[in-house]
Amino acid sequence: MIHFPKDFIWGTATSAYQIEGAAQTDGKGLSIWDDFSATAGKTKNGDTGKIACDHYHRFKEDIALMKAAGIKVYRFSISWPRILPTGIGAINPAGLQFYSDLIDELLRNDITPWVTLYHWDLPLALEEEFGGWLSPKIIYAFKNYANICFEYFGDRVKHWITINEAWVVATLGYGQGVFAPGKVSNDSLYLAGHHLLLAHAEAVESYRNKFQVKQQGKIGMSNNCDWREPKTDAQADKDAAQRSLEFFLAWFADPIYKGDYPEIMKQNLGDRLPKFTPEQQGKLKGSSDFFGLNHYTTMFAEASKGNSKEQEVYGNGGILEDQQVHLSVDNNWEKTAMGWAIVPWGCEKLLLWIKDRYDNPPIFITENGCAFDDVLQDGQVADTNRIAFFEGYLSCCKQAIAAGANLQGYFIWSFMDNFEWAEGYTKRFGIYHVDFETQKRTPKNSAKWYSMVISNNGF
Ligand code: PNW
Repeated sequence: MIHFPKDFIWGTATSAYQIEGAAQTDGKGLSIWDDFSATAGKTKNGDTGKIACDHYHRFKEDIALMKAAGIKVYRFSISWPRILPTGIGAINPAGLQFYSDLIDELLRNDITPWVTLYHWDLPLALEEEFGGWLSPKIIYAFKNYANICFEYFGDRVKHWITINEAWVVATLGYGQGVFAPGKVSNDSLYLAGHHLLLAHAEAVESYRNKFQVKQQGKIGMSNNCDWREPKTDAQADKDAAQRSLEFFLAWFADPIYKGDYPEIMKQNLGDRLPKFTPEQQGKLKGSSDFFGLNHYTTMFAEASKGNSKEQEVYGNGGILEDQQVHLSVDNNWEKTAMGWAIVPWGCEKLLLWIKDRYDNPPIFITENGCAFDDVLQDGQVADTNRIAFFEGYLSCCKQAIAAGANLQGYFIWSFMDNFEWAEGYTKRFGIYHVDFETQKRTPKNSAKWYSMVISNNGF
């Protein structure tokens, strides 16, 4: 039996655009994802989040399911354009009411809310007005929105995540253009990343100065990172793996823990990487009470041979060229339906890398999970592969804890099947199965397994 430390946090997670639906209900403004998903060719089957899991209307039922499964901590996100339809200016009272009711319903069921302020659904008006994350104007718009959330919900919400996966927003949204707002550029991603960091820092400063003493909550950021394993023992490959991790996670975590971008990024990018002023560095450094980590997979890294193939192979807007890294996977590794390799030991190595680089911060894995082609048969989803995935990753988490990592919690992505961004409804990450025609929810076997994990604090 693998036991976790006393008080270990066991949660599940979702995000607003992926589950809520009600895209234009009760005064909600449009987001860049409403626009992007409605554009031909951007998502599988032209799927959109218009209805999604209809959680906006079914949240009470969903919370009852969580309660029945023994889930005690739930991470969700607030849709910025539901609160502020045009991003700034007038508040939509129905939006405030929805999240207030959701939070109250969770607390009534003894479920602790962890709230993400930005999980990618930027108000479309801000993208159209000034280019979204490419303009410094976004920093104050985000701060204003964050303040509204602290003010209205902070009496009941004690865990805040400012931004979910700045890497994805910058790289996939403004670099490769495969996610909203679909912009393609080899340079813009670094500018978007810069503003994401500054927006985070301003929101945190505001929370600390105006709310934290009274509300007694914690605030941090969630960043995603894969593990990068050197392809061989050669020093050049070890260096390549390290570079790749610095371009991935340290891009965002170094400013927060050390006050500036990693040296290697400054060196390789020159003027393409924006600079922080000393004042900005001061606000960034120490701006997270905990280290939020979203982790899904591992790849091999080796020194790139200098050809321009990377861009074709990985289509990532040139950033692998910036890193001078070539990535690959082991064909023997099992893969999820996303094609992501299942490599539990990569999770352990990443946790220890974070411990060493950032002076052992409290870490919460705010997402880990997998998509499989689940089938509902005779009222059952026998997702033994998902249970095996969790057992593998959690065993390695436990080993990382034994080796000194300060891992304090783990959130399964996701509570239920939902709108998987560019993959639409073709990928199922949930521990609850959702029939998107009837909206019927069915617990998968992994949900039953997770109930036992929660009640035993291990498995
Ligand atoms: C995360 N990548 O997205 C998000 O936080 C979730 O909303 C999403 O549903 C989940 O992981 C599964 O995809 C990612 O390309 C999307 O490396 C893409 C990447 C990583 C995370």
